[in-house]
Amino acid sequence: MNRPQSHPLSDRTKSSESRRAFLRNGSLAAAAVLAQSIPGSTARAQAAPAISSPNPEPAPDYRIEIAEIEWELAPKKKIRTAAYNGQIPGPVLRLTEGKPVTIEIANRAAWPEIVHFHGQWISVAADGAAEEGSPMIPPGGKTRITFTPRPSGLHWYHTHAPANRNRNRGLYTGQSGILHVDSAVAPDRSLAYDREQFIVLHDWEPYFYAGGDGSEVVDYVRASINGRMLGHDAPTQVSEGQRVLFQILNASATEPHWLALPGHRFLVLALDGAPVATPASVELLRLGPAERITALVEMDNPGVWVLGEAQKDFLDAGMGTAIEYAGRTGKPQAPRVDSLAWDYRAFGDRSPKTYTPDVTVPLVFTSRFKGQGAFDEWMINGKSYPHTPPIRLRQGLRHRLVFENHSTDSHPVHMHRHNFELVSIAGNPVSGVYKDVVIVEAKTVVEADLLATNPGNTLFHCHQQDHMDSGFMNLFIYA
Ligand SMILES: [Cu+2]
Repeated sequence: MNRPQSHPLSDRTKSSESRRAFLRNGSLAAAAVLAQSIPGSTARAQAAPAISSPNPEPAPDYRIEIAEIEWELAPKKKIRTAAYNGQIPGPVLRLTEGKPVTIEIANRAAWPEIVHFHGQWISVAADGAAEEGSPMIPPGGKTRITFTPRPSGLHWYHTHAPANRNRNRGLYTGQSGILHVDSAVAPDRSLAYDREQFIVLHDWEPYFYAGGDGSEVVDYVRASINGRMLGHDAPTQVSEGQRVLFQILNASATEPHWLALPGHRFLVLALDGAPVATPASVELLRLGPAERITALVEMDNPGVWVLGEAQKDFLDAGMGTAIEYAGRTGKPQAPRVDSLAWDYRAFGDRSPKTYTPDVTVPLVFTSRFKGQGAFDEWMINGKSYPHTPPIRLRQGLRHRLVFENHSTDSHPVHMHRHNFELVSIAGNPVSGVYKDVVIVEAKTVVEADLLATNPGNTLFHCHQQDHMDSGFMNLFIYA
């Protein structure tokens, strides 16, 4: 009985504007009432009671319950996995920049859990990474997290518990959801759109097998968009002339994904929630694990289409969703893409700015074969976490992070509690692109500048679950 009455993330129409106005006016109860009238809204997450109780502790703004559920990816394709509030993806947390929020988290799973608020510049206590010192939530335990959301844009929340060789833990599960922070100031007019659609990618039923060199790698049987395999969710209904803002998250534990919508182009406005210097139009989107893209699509090609993985094996595994123009019927046309290409620099300043760093921090990525049927061991500067000495940052200074990938894999590396500005990719300069995850391709160097303005322990790691579980982490510390 996990199938909701409506698509969990669809149909954020113009009414979301008025909902934001409610939230700005500080009337959460009113917003919750309104939310219940919006199909597929965050009503479930906003179940905080409006009535007063003798308990002096005020009701939280959101409640998240972690529990194992049975989930129907498609009829006859049920899986058992851990999820938030009984749904996949978890409820949308719609916050306002600068307005404090309290989130109650209950762990009904049989193992310790922790929830990370990815992309938020918040305290270590709220961030949700045990490696930094945030507390784990024991089985049956409950905790309250309060933070002031910043920056605005498309972010997410997800488990930060290790998986190791357990395919029912960590990001292999359904423990992920959208965290969207609305800007406290009036939105940019140029971003006007008719509707907003969240898209969450995930891979399911992981299995481990020996790759070409004998070391263990991860692959999957199935894949989904917004928790459903292609053909098993309600199509997104659009009409000619509409502008749809797609807010896309790759919540896969390990896989980068390529997305296309045949006959349409994506105007990329923001990466990892941060507006880009140059919005650029592309046919194909690439998202590494944990990356987000905000892109506008003009609905100017009537038909029935599949927004889905450009790589056939992932599309066949279920990673797609139908986009249906009013009055059009028929079999949805799937993406057909000849070559995969992505360049972060397309969204940067037309003539890149140059900066002089105060400190340079080299980070060299290497791996070591650990034998047939074992994951490789991963190292940063020759050491594997937890044997990596912490790296000291100095508050207020511009640190140039030099990601030197000596391995033959690409890595989506992530910095907690901060973002960084890309300054070079394989020797080519760039500026104006701010990220908290960047794919460092095999045998290349990416440089990025981090301003140390949020003191406290800060975790850096590869976002690929099997890599972070195998030593690809390092702690940055500054007071
Ligand atoms: Cu990696």
